[in-house]
Amino acid sequence: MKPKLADERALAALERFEIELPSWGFADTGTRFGKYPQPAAAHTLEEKFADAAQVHRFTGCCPRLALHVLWDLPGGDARSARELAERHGLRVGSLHPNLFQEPEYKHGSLANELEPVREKALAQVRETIRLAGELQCEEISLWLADGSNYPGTADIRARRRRLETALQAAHAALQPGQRLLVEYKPFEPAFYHTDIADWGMALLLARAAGPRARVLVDTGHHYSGQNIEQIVAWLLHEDMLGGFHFNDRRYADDDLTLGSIDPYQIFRIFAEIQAYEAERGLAAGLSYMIDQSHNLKPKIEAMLQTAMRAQELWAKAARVDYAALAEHRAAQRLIEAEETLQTAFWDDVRPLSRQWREARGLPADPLAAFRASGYAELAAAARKHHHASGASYA
Ligand SMILES: [Mn+2]
Repeated sequence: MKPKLADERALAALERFEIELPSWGFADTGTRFGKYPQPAAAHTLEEKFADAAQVHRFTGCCPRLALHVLWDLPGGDARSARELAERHGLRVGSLHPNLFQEPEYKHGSLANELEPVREKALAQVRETIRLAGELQCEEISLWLADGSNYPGTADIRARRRRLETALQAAHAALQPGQRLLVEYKPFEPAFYHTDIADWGMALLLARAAGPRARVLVDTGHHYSGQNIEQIVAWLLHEDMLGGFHFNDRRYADDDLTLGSIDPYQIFRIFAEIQAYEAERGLAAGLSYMIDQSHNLKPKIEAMLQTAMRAQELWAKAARVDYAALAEHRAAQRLIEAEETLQTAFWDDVRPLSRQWREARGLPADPLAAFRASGYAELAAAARKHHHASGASYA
């Protein structure tokens, strides 16, 4: 493809790319070994919206904020979230019921052996669906901590049956226009078996749940060396891919910023999606979401960095000449095919992203502009009382 044509495609790709921010990415979090508070961390829903609005203001590609019902909508009140979203020029993105924090869920939620616990979990999912309706969110995203730690202690097939029944009930409660996203993870907090351990299990459950259930791929939830773009390609083929939780990892679910360890992997995922879209001539209808909470980096800067990296890798994938790639593949020209893919990866798209931002009245360098704004210092000063009072983020 001629470079100019590739650039035009990249600019058009940037125009349609949006990535959702997680409310929990702005709050104080930690590892299981400890929590590391930051002076500018958000403690209230209002502060989370304000911080997310900064990321959108400087990058122009993060108009939605995902919420956790237990942490962000206590008491089932959607009104304040709706008002805050409006005030900050954002929309509420996907909603997550929290089915892993309460003591009852020690042995799982929807797959639990005890009926009252399953009922409680399902009621929480239904409540999430109701809140999503009030907030006009289209997506209910499910991640379950269900599983077991010791062989012999769980009836894996019975748990699978219970999960299927629960997901069908959840699907039946969906309101018009809503989708149910089913996330998988092969380990943690359960270490022997997880009830939804991989994409195949999530696919079977989503299919059984109903026509508006899809699989959610969290890039941190795979074993090392797994070919995630192949999973993406298969789920696209099955029309069962709903979206992503992006992050990066060295070992597992590490919450590292997207592309920090392996930018080529995110590029390969984006390339599978864009090849599919180019072939069909329409968008795949996927939700791109960030699932990261940062302990070491300043939180807003880490999100800015993530959004910028996502835009760059998305733009790079748009510069691949998919028609040429198809010809090289058909003729089994391996070197040419690989060069076609890798050239697009190695070409620097940062000048192009700057050009796109300036054309939209955004700062060419979001990180520098954010730092110059003094927002983080002001937030730290204004949020001092949280630390003084020892208030917790959750
Ligand atoms: Mn996730």
